[in-house]
Amino acid sequence: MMDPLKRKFQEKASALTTEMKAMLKEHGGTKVGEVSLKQVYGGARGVKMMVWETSALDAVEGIRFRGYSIPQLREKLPRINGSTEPMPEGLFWLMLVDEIPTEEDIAWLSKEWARRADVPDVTFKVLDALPADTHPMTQFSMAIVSMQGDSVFSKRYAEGMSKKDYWDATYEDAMNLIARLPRIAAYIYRRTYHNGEHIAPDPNLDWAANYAHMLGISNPDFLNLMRLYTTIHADHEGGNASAHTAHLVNSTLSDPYMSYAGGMNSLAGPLHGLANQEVIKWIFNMVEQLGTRTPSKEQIAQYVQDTLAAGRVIPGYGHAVLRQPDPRFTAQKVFAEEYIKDDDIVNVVWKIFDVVPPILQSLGKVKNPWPNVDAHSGALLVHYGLKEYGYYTVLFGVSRALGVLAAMCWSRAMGMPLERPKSVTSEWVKEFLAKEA
Ligand code: HAX
Repeated sequence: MMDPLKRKFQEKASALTTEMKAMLKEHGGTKVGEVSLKQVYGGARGVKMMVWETSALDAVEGIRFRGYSIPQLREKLPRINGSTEPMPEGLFWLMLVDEIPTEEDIAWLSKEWARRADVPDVTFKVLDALPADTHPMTQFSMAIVSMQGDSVFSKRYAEGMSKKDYWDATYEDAMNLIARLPRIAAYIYRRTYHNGEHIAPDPNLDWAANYAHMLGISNPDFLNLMRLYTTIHADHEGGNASAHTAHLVNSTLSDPYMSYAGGMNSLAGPLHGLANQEVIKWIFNMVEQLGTRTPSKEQIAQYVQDTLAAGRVIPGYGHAVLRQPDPRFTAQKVFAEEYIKDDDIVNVVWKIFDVVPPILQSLGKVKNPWPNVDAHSGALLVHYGLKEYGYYTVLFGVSRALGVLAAMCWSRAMGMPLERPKSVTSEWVKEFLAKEA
């Protein structure tokens, strides 16, 4: 029998697929934008070329998940187990079926993920075979790929699955994969930084709280931070590098394990998810260099100028789409204001927020001088004792699974084809321009 979330998804997906087919039949020739040479050479900024149902990003307002902003999620998503923050279970439900779940729904989903959470032995063996100083993102990517043999999609495809059933197998893989990630991610943390002293999962805890528990941090405020963290990092429309990579790989009908791992390899770059590691490394380096954990704004400004003069970017600042402070930055600031009183590193983050934007603006080329999500997350983690910044992108990656895997269910349900845009050579561009002239 179909579980309640899967049944709901099937109803919604089949209705939207029918609507999409009718829309394309009538308006398939309608132009939705023009591409300039600057966009062709400039990383396709702003080019509309895919559909992503689970969230949408506005340059000024920031992210909306199925139409809801982060403050609205805080208000509307139900909470269980004494949580004071929105919970990832609720966001996944909302992204997948476009409905705010009830408390009962998320209690069911939490239990369902706990039920599916067993990690195959081979994954632990693969991790144990790696040198302990292997970067946590490398370990994470390898751990995900090591589970690929369990893919329901791959198995059913090999058995001759009909196109009509792709969504069903994708849903099964998505649910299993999400369920398993906290265990794997916590295992990587404990083997890398805590002599392999692992903590058994607690199936009575919700998804994010169990992850916090297995990391070994029991402060109840940290459980709430993890619920918030894994909610706000989950999705950022489809054009960002990790989501787009996962989407591209999945469009070849590579299974959700391979596709999500591809997305994680993309998240591991310093211009994207690795920026959360880079931010705190940069701040730690600053306080060490200055010999104080309470630097003045003038000292910070000089350090920023030195970073720029060395030909480096200021991590945690700037964005390819946003043109205002990232609401995910603001949500973390609000959390810190509420839960954390007078923490040196948090205070440094806030001072940097005052200092950096005018400096970046003065360069005259930076399109968005404001902080992004990564500018704040590290300081919160340091506060609760998670100081090993090499690990931070794994936390981001665990959360990002929720968005990219929900979106994969939609892509397969709507029968999205192989993604295959067109490239040109510079020779072609020159000839094209000559002809235009
Ligand atoms: N510090 C210094 N220079 C910056 C900058 C920053 N934070 N942000 C942009 N610039 C520079 C660019 O390097 C580029 O310089 P060149 O012309 O010399 O190459 C110029 O300003 C124009 O860039 P842009 O159009 O404003 O920005 P892009 O869309 O090209 O890039 C980035 C967006 C996020 C990659 C960029 O702002 C950056 O490198 N930021 C720092 C790294 C970072 O925080 N990344 C995380 C982003 C959010 C995310 O994905 N999280 O996971």
